[in-house]
Amino acid sequence: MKGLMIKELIESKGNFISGQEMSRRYNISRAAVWKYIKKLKEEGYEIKSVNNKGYCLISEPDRLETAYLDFKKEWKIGRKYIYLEEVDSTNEYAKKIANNRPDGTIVLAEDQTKGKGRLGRSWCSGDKEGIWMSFILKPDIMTSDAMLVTQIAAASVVKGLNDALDCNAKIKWPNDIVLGNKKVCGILTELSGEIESLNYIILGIGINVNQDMETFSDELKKKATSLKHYLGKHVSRKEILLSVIENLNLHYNDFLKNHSLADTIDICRNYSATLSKEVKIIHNGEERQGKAIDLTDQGGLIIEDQEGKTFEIISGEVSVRGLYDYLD
Ligand code: BT5
Repeated sequence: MKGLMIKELIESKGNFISGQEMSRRYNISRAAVWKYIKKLKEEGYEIKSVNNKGYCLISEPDRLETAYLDFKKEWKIGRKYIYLEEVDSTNEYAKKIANNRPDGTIVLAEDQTKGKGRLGRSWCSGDKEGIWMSFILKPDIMTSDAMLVTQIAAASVVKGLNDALDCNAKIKWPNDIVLGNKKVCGILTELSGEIESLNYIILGIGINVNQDMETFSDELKKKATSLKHYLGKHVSRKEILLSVIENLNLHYNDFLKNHSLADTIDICRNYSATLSKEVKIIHNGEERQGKAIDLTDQGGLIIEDQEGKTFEIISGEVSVRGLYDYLD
């Protein structure tokens, strides 16, 4: 109800909607309409009320609470939208509820107090500064294929950002999206299951949108950037969210229905910040250097070492020459 009311006010922004009309449309009393309006004002919606005219939205806060109203009906990812003001980590929250929620459920939080990266690292994710979200996915695939979802997500984020903003975002294999030589997004794929049977995947995506550089620690300033900082303008989080989820639906469905990763891998190749660059990797506990020469059809990275021998890695830590973690 509150969501529908917000949608209506946003659609008629600058024009009055009468309280009586709303009460009829939503089948609630005028006092109840007034109560909802009061709540919205408390949440930061600037709404003008004039006797005999009704309510008029002047400005809305930057919140993603009602973003789902613009989701397309056919989207499988997004069929359930859980919105939180604050949480420790959307991945942790999603894990707790995953057994009872359908495939395609999104958990999105405005603020994370303990956002996490891979291998216990932390993810800086301040209030309404970015998009912090996790997807509960239950594809009928082998557990060993679950990490392919990271490539689907990377392709979807890079396409989503470039479609919406034409910003030349690229993928640093396997799970970072970069702008220029800095990281703007990280992806964290976790799973629950046994070798033969996958229970669920939690796909976490964090995108830096409107941070100013001062919000990052000195250490992070060297490697992180935000869309706002890179483009020099405030960016609509909702527009990015919709564009990324649209792409995620496209590529995830293609993977499930046609068992095809072809488009995903094409995107990963075309928008790669890693291919044809010198890389350092930690492989079997040892640091090795080489040149990234291609991706396999399953998203593995093929590297040619200094002796000209090629080998493939399917996960791990890769530093790419020219990017934030390999600048010498
Ligand atoms: C990642 O790990 O890049 C995965 C990040 C996933 C974050 C999302 S937000 C929604 C969901 N809920 C969660 O709790 N997590 C997911 P990794 O490759 O390990 O990179 C982590 C490293 O990136 C850190 O050690 C920092 O150096 C750096 N870092 C931390 N916060 C950052 C930020 N906001 N922007 C850019 N880099 C950051």
